[in-house]
Amino acid sequence: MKKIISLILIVLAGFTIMSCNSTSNEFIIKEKTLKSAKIDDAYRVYYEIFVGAFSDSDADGMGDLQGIVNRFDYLNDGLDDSGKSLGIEGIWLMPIMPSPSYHKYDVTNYMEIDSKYGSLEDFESLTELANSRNVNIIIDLVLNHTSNQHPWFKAAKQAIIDNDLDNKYIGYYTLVKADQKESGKKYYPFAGDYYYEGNFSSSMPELNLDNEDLRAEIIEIVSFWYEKGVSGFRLDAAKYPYLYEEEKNIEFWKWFVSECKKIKPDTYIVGEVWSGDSLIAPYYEPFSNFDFGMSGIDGAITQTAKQFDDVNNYVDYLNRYRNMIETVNPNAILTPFISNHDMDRAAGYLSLTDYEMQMAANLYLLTYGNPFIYYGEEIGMKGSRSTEMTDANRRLAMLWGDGDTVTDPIGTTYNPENQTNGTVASQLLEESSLYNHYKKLLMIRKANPEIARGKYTALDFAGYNTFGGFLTTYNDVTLGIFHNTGSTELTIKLSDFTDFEFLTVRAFAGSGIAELNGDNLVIAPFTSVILK
Ligand SMILES: [Ca+2]
Ligand SMILES: [Ca+2]
Repeated sequence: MKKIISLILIVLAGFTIMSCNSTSNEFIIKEKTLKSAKIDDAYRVYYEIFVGAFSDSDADGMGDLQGIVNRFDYLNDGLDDSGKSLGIEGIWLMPIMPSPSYHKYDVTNYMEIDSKYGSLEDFESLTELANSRNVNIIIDLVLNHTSNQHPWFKAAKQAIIDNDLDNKYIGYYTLVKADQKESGKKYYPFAGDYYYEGNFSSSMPELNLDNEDLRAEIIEIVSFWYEKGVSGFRLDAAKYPYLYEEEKNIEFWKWFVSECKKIKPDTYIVGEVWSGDSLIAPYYEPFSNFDFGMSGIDGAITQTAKQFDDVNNYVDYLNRYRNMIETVNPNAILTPFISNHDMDRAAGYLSLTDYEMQMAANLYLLTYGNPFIYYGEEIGMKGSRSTEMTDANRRLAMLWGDGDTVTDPIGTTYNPENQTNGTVASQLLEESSLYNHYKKLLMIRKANPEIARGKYTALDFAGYNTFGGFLTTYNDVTLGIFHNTGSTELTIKLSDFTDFEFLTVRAFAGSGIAELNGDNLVIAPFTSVILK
């Protein structure tokens, strides 16, 4: 008898139970996927955090690691169905190592925490908490260059001044004499008759990654952070180690990844190759890469969400992109995002009231791969470089609205009156808020593992500009993912476009509802639907 009851419970648990609040069109999904179903754990929704602007634990105005610990329930409370947590599954921490700059992309010590952010103990508390909730932490690793304040750089300079030319630190940097300068690269006077390469800035001297002693240091550095509980790394400036020498870059990164995998075989590594799609593609051989072609104001996600482009083109684009990267590496994982710390924030050009922001979220969060949410995107925070051309405006203090003492970074000129989309505190209370939309998308994603992991088949909805989507199949389950990016309700006779027969609506998200009447899908404007 006990066996039969538990069997019934398991069968029930396999179904989605939905409750509908008819006044708000808001569906709440209470989903228990079968525990026995084996889900590939590599597929996760990540959240990018600029630590100094996220949450301040000690009222000095500077965001810190303990602030993230304090806010962890907001990110992931460890309960699948509490409905009180965003539900992210991974965190990318922007640089946490000691650095003289506010952004910390110029490191002075690769095996320490910047004291403004806390201590190594704080970091271990954070990774321990994260790992207990099955949230991966990856950290920014800046290997192309150090700070010009790094002891290695100072030692190299002193060695040249002292004519100690056998000093090992000289070999750590890309030093040249005047007649060895290469065109297209930037150099600055060093010591003696040497110049150092610094393509980003004079304060960021470039490392010589051919150097064996330096490579040994790199192995020590990654071992150190794995030991502190990280799951992997976000590789800054991944096309810069050997500027303009793509093959040498990829060789270097293959070496790097192989060393990382010796320590942590299931490590997750994602690279920043800010280039066109075809230039990014070869970098999928060593690791996954941010898909810059989808991001930014001109990117495929925004263009589609604003209806400047046909949603069928977006579907095509994703399809081609995935084929392209999987040709390079069958294990490649797509990494879509709307914006990051180097870009104007999306809510500045995507309207919430016109559902552009919500549709953009649907387009990239209801698709294959590992999407990255930039902190504050989920509440429609704004921030742009504007005429002052300051990146600090893109990295403003998180708008908690509950008295968090975190302040904007140095150099900020952004007018706070432009922040018209509310705070975390206000959006938690508002059922139709962007925050609740994001939370719902992540719940849908978690409840339907086929979205992140499936094999996709692009469908061609010829004759429609604002309707399109995919079939996705994973572990023998097939779902349909469809988007109506337009401002009118549509009725789509699905059997005209696919032989697959859908039986139920699993979930929808957007301005309204979606219903299945036989093989007719009725879908509200600015709404996406998951069918089974
Ligand atoms: Ca602080
Ligand atoms: Ca370089």
